[in-house]
Amino acid sequence: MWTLLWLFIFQRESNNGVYFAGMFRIANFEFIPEYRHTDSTEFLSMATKIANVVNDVYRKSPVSKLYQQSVISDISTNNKGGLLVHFWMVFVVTSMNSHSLCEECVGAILRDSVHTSLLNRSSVGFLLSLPVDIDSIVVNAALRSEYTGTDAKCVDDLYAGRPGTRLPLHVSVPQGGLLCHVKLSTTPGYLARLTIASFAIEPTACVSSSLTVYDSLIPLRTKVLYKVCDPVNSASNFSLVSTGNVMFLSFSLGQGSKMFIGYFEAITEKSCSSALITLGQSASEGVITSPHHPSFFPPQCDCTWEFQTPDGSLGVALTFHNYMLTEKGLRGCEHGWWRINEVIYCGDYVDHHTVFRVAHPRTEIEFRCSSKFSDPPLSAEYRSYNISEPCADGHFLCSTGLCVSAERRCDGVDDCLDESDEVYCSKPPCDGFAQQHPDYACNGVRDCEDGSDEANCTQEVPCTPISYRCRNGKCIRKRNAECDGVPDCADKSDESHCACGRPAPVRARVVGGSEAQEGEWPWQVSMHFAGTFYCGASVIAADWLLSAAHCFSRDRLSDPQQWKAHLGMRSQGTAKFVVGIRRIVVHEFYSARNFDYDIALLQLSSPWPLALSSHIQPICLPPSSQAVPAGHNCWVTGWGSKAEEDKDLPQILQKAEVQVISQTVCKGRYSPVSPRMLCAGVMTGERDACRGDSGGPLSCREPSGGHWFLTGIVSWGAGCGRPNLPGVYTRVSKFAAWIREHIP
Ligand code: 4AZ
Repeated sequence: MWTLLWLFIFQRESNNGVYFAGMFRIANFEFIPEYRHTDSTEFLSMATKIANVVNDVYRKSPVSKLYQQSVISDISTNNKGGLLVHFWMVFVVTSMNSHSLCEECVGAILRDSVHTSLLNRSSVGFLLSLPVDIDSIVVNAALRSEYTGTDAKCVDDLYAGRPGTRLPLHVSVPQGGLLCHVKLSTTPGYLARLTIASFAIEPTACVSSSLTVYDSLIPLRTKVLYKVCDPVNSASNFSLVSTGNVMFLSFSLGQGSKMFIGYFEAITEKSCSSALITLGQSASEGVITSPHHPSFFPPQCDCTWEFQTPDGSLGVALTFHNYMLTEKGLRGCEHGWWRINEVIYCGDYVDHHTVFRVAHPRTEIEFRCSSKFSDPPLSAEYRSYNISEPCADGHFLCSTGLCVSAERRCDGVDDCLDESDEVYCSKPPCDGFAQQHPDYACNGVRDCEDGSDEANCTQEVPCTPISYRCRNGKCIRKRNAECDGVPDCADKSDESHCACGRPAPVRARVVGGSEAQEGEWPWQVSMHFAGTFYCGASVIAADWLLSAAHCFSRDRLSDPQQWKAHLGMRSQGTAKFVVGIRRIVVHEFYSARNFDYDIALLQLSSPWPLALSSHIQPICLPPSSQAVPAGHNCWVTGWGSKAEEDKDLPQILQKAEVQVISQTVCKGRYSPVSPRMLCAGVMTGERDACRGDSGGPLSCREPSGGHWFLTGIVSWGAGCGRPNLPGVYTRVSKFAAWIREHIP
């Protein structure tokens, strides 16, 4: 009956219907199992009662003329007790009065109608006759197509009862072009866990196919637990856990065969906190983990742990696998909020482990989930450590908290994983050491007078991150062997993929720059968001661009459909090729707090035509071994501001020559500078990148072969063109493997 009623309502309100989805909790009402069945008399009677209250509220509100109907779609419960009411609201507007229906306004009507008693300090008040928790009210604008039972071609409703049974969930469509809605629920008091074992879709950044998992029974935008846009297989499978006993899955399956395999189960809610942990003196004493480990953890949680060491000389050390804590600044924490003995830290995912030490015998740690969506599982091993000597004898304490052998300090290898063992190092003498030292040997610069540091560079060596890997898997010492015009590898593979970084010959030949010539930087791209110039990017393949993650990471900016790439352009508005974006791949560890991992791949909707190759060319990608010695001259290009205070942007592409600055100097100017960043500029500040240049290239020419390499991506800096504050770029060589993983 309800389905019929819905169809009737929605068909009548076809074009000018405005829809909202919402949720609130009614306190003090007992949930009964019959409410799970929307055709039961118990559900119908309760739903009618609630709908009447909501109708009364809106029919007496300023938007009463537009208000049509509320439909209660589900009644569930959560660990706070009472009833969780899920509802839809329908308004009918004309173009004249549609502006009065903003999301906040519609939600505010409900919130303002709950009369809370000033005496009672709880958040429960009265919505007419119903005791409603004012903090639980959520109202989101919705699309008509989001309605359950309207456009969804396949719907399912699974009930897992109690822990111990896994319900298989298979969605298989031979042709695609389908919307599927699945409601999952468990007995009140348990949580819902969905395991995604495999999901066979094309990766299209959720444009054609996706699975959105909600922490509610209807698709509420602010209750999204996770969005799956990429295929999942046995190597990448994962589980998500709800905060209550329900989940809602919305599958959007584009054209072509699609398949989802997973299962759903009820799990017991376990506290992530623990009683006081008393530490001894052994190496590893245990682990603390995020809630529901090894499942992903939801956007809301709160865990506390307390540690006590045997005496005042011992503190607590936490070893994280791919996570790092840094003191919180002005920005919020995107991947975990931590309070450790009254100091607040934010956590970020990184690609290496770190050790966090608390120099106190008693430590209280509070961890709050603070991400927008569910985050990957976290764990930290804990043990006690000697406060006066955190590292064993003969070891060096890195800023990452790791301890490395003192001999490794200044050996040219980033043993600390944040380069803290490789700064403030003096140049080794040329009597043997420099010949082997990675900062000097075979980096293309003659550092020793006799040239011994650049001798025997095609010698085969065991593979390391700083040796050049030939396609036959053998490694050689010459770091910049790629496309330097000399076949160095036995299989000559270092010269076999060099159709890049070659601008058409130009006749001649940012802050403090000059105008570029036509065709001089054929890899330069102008990225336009919703029709307006926003960032730069570089052509790296027929249908791929590389840019900065920060240009694409916020809500609307992550929607590929809002973007256009302008290729083969010197003067704004005269692009030889304008194309849409099919997919944006932002690095999974990008941090908006410190701009680490500031890199994004953009796939074009269609490749640029080869006929335009005199205007459009890819730039060469540096191999992971690429050495960029300090002092090397490179060029930054873009349509960004010509001065920090400029409001207008230049029409013509600007170019400026800047010097690569040593990591030691760079770290002396800014904090923190990660190994994935590189500074370039001139210390007088005359030439620099600025607002709008972001995402664009720092192009460096390989001196012997003449090919241009994408050594950096414009990322950040303090202002523009300020003396002693160079521009900071993403160090592209660190992402060679990541790029290869994503581009076929
Ligand atoms: C920006 O806002 C920006 N001086 C880019 C580069 C620099 C500063 C700001 C470096 O896009």
